[in-house]
Amino acid sequence: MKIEVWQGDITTLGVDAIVNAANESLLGGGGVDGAIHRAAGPQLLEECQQLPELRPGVRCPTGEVRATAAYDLPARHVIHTVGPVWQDGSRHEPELLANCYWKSLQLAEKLGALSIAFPAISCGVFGYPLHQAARIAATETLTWQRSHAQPRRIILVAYNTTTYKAYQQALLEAGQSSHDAADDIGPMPAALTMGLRGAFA
Ligand code: AR6
Repeated sequence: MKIEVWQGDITTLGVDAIVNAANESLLGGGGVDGAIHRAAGPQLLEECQQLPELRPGVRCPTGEVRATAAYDLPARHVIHTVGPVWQDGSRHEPELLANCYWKSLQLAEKLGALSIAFPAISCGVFGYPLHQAARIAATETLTWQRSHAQPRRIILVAYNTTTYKAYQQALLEAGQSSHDAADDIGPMPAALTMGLRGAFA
């Protein structure tokens, strides 16, 4: 197996779990968070509102994860995580971002998910430098895959070509051989990915 890179809209993927790059309130926002809430429908927000607040406005601290159902999405679960806001790199941003990936994988394993798709957490509004973030995504997912059986299928979703290339480069640098590329799902029309949950298992 290898870590897969796929370019497109994460809300179309029929995987067991998709990861949401949320904020600490878990009440929605822009970017991929907005897209996931729109595609999942209003029940997703209702379930998020039911999650306990640890302190006012914080249902999920930075670097942590929470799971909900996926409602109208083709996925089964949404794993909400909160990436760090990039400041200058000295405010524990790398460790916090690594936690987002690792803890999402731990939660996915606990949920029995065989497949999981990640957006580029923190790489939009939160301003994390793309290549540094891609290196963390590659290292964490590869380390997980080498030491755990499930989720067996791990997909890094790039919304644009720059991110797609950054992931490919980071995976190569992290030791994923290009000879392992046989099952790279690559760019794929959204329609083909609908309802593929079984095929992903
Ligand atoms: N599918 C896949 N990737 C996407 C999609 C999509 N449909 N839409 C955007 N991206 P961002 P952050 C990419 O800003 O930086 C929200 O308001 C996007 O191109 O969504 O973690 C939350 O509520 C980028 O590469 O997340 C938070 O307040 C990546 O997803 C805040 O933004 C992440 O960009 C979180 O900021």
